[in-house]
Amino acid sequence: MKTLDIANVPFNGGNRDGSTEQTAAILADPAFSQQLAQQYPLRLGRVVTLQSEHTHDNQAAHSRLFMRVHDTMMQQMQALPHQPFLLIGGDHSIAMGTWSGVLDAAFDPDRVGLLWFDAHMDAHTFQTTPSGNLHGMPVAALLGADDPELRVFYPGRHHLNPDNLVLAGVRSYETEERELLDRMGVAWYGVDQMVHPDAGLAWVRSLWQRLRTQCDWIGISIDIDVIDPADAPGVSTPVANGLPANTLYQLLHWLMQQPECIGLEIAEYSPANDAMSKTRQVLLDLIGHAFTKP
Ligand SMILES: [Mn+2]
Repeated sequence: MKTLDIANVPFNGGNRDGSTEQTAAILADPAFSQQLAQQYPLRLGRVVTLQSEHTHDNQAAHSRLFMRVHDTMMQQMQALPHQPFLLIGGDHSIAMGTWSGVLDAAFDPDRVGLLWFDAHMDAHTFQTTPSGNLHGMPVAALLGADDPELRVFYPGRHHLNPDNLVLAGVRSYETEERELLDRMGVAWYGVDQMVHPDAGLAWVRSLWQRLRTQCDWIGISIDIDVIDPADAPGVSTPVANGLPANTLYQLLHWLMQQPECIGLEIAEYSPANDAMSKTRQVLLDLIGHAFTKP
């Protein structure tokens, strides 16, 4: 039985539609921990909760929270670089804190990689966003996009090397986001090459072979909306034709065994939209597959 510590950032300030702040209550529910232990050789350990003083439209409070997430992750990577971490959101804007913290802890930030599973590109800036929602901007922030307003939220000193970032499962984006990624040379893919688990695994393996030649550390960020809404309806921004949940479990299980893999972020679980707690079980199964050895 393995004991798993979790960092939880129940933040919904990057988003007007979700209920991602409610994830804290799910993780604190003893039933969640019991079910995890019944279904996997895993026990929940310490859950460190990082919360904002304000949930809506408070720029200074949001920046302070991202800085705390950054500092927490930086300390985690410095203290336990070989123990893959688990951070659970919150909406996906928290990724600005998670991965900037990892970057600032790295010996060579230029050799930090990130595999980003998401239905969206999350590559808007304040100049291009139609919604104004911060959870559509973390990729642009991590890449250091030229946007002074967005930079206010970014707590890190270093940015991601665009060659080391791969987006997977993308099927909804605006032209400006695509232009930003293409201009910076970021690789992004849809769902087709990984719908079938065997094909998906072969694809992920070859992708990893490339990344590991140029990265010492590689992280995984999962926006649950990469999964098909039929399997995971409880997200803020569902998009049809997603990845089957079972396929993602298998890919994740393989990815988390790789020696370069430093940790996992799971974002956008939105309990209020979660008919029959289907997505709660998906969250549990993602954790189970990620942190259980073969
Ligand atoms: Mn996202």
